[in-house]
Amino acid sequence: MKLSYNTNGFARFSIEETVETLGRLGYEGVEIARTHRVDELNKQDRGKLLKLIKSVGLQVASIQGGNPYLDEKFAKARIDLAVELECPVVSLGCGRLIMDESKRESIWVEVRDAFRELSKYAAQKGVIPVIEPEPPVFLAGERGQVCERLIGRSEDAERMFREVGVDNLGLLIDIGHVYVMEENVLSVIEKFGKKIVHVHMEDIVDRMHFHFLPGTGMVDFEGVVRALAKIGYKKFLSIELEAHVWDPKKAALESIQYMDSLLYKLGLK
Ligand SMILES: [Mn+2]
Repeated sequence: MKLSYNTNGFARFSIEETVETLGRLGYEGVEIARTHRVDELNKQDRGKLLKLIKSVGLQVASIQGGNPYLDEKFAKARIDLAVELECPVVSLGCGRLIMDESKRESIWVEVRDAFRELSKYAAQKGVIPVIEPEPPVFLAGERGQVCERLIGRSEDAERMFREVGVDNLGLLIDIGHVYVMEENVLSVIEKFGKKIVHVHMEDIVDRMHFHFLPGTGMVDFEGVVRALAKIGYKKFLSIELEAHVWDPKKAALESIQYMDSLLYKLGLK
């Protein structure tokens, strides 16, 4: 298993500085979030970026593709970008927010069709699209409202895989999200097995959806890594600490120290 870091934690830094930092810290991958609009660079600058990424010993682990059901053009542009940056995975998210429960099924159909269309597009390009279950969000406002995501729990992902009906759509399992949703992370990993093609790592405290540094909360990282090893997972563990924007270098350093020690302890380093 290889370690990567999500650029959403480096929102205040340029993509170049982020990549150089991650390379220096010993990461093997960089995950490009929407915070870094690399798709807006011209072809020559994208080529230069790929060269820089390789020169510091990184590869692009995954690219976030936005909200395909809202902006298909953006998602396709991110798939094209993945091809150019030699990135194997593009994340298509968790479907729309459910603001009104009576609209859940019509939203489901709309999102399912968008996933199917984009999976076919990605297949032609040799990129693996993934969906990522996400916990509900609290929307502040006059009354305040807790809104579920279309794909929140593992059974939602299972139903989506079944109904989209294509082979290449995979799962991005965000370990913290599984804890927030109170599912058993070890059974979820075992259940999806080879469907898991990308992993987000962060710690969780009191089932609150806030991404803490690995090793500072309730997540059983040793159990998680053992379970991933058991299903033969050899791809990226991508640290995702989007709120640690003020000192992301420290967050990235402490995360890789923790994860490296764990991988070493388990004979995986
Ligand atoms: Mn995530």
